[in-house]
Amino acid sequence: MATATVAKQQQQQSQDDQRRIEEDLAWAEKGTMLRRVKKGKITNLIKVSIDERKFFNYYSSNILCSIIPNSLKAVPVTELLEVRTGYSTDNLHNASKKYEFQESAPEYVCFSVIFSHHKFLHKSVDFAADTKETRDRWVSAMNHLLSIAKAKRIHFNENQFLVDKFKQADRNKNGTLSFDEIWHLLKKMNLQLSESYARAIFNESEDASTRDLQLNDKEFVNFFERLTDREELRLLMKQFSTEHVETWTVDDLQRFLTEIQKFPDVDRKKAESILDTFEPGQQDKGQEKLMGLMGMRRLLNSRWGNILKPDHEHIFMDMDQPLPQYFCNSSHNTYLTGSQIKGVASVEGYISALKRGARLLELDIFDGEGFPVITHKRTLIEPISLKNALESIKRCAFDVSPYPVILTIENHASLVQQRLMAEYFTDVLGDMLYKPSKDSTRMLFPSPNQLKKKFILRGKKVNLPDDDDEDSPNEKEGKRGKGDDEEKKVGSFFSLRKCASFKN
Ligand SMILES: [Ca+2]
Ligand SMILES: [Ca+2]
Repeated sequence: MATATVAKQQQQQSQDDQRRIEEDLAWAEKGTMLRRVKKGKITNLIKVSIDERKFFNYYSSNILCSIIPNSLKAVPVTELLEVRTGYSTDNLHNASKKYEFQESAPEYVCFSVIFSHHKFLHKSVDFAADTKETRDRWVSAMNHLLSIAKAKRIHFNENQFLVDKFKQADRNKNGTLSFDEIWHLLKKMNLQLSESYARAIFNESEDASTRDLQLNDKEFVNFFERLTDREELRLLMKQFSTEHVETWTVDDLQRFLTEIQKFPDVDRKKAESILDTFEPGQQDKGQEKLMGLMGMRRLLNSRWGNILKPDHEHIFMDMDQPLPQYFCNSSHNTYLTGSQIKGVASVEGYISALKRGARLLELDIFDGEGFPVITHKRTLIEPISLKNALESIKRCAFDVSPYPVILTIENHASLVQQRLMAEYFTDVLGDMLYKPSKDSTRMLFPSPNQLKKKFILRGKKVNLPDDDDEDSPNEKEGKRGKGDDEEKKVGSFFSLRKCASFKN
C-alpha cells in the first residue's frame, strides 16, 4: 500500500515536472525581450525566442538589422552545448568588474548560451534578463532544449540531417540546388575538398532524366552518398556477408560483433535489436531484416564500433598506485580556441577540455595589468585573467571524472604577481588544492584514488639558495630576493617538479 502511494506520488511529481517544462518551452517559443551583453556593454532589448524547438534565435530589434537573414542569428539546437547562470563567461566576467554593470545587470539575472562555432569552436552569447524569474525560466527552457539536442545526437537521423541541409543550402528557395549553392554549403560545413572534385561528384549525382545542372532532393542524397563513400566499408560488408553482398543479415551482424569487435554478450536477439536501432523503420514486415551501408556506418560511429575494449569503457585499472605510474589525458594550449596566432584565449577552452576528460591543463601565466593573466607569448592573443580561469576550472573540473586535475604552470610572471598567483590558487581552489607535506619528496606520490577531487600544481620552484634548478623561468627573480620568506611561500606551491613527472 505504502509503496503504491509513493509510486503514485512519484508519477504525479514527474507529470508536474513535465507540465512545467512544456509551459516554459511554450513561453520561450513566444519569445521575450532580453538585453544582450556584448563586448562588456549592455545592448538595447532584443527579441529572443525558440523556434519549433529546433532553433535558438536572438534577433536584433534594430530596423537596420532586420535585413540580415534570421538564419544568421538562429542557432540550430544540435549546436547548443551549455547554458550557464551568473557571470560565468569571459565577457560577463570582464563586464562585471565595473560597478555600474553589476548595478544594472546583477549576477542573478545573467545567463549565457554556449554553442559550437565553426571558427572559434565555441561561442557564448550573454544575456541579462529583467528579473531572476525570467532568467530562471530561460535557463529551464534552454536546459530542456539541450536535453533534446543530446537525444538527437545519440539517435542521429541521417535522413533528417540531409533534409535540413538541403533546405539550408537552397538559398534562392527554388527547391533545387545549383553547384554554387552546394559549394557554399560544403564550405560552410568546413569540408576540405577541391572545387573540381566537388564538381565531378555533382555531375555524377545528376540523374539522366533530370540533367539540368540542378540537384533535386533525390539527387542530393545521391551526392551525399558519393561524397561520403568509403570503399573499405563496402569491402568489409561483403567480407562478413554470407552472400558476399553489401547488406548484413542479423546473423552476419552478430558474427561481426562477436568475432571482430569481440563483444562477449551479443546473442541473436541482441544483434536483432542493434540492427533495429541502426536501420530503423526500413524493414519490410515479414521479410528478413537487413542492415545496409548507411546502417553499418551508423553502427561504427556508436559504441559497437568503438576501438576500446568493451570492459574498458569504465574504470578497470587499479587506481591505488602512485600517480606517476599512470598515463594522463592532457591538453596543450588549452586556453586557445581557434588558431594559435589569431585565436582568442578563453576559459571555454579549459571547460571543453575538462568535459572531454582531460586531467592535465596548461596555464601559461604572464604579468597582466595589476594581476596575472593567461596568454600565449609572442602572439596577438587577448589575455584572460588567471582568477577567472581558475574559477571556471574549479566549477567543472570533476563533472566527468573524480580523478585529480594537474595544472601545469608555465610561469613567466614577476615575483609581485607570483604572490597574487599563490593567493588565487589558495583562495579559489581552497581545500581542493593538493599541498604536499614537507617530507613528501621522500615518500611515494599519492594515488589517483587518494587524490580524488584535488588539484595538483605542477611547475618549477623559485631558485632558492640551496636550489640547483638550472632552467627555471623564475631564475632571475629567485636570485634577486634570496632568503625572502615570502618567496619561500610562493615557492612552496611549486614543489612538485621532482615527483609529478608523467614520463612513466
Ligand atoms: Ca536553389
Ligand atoms: Ca537535376
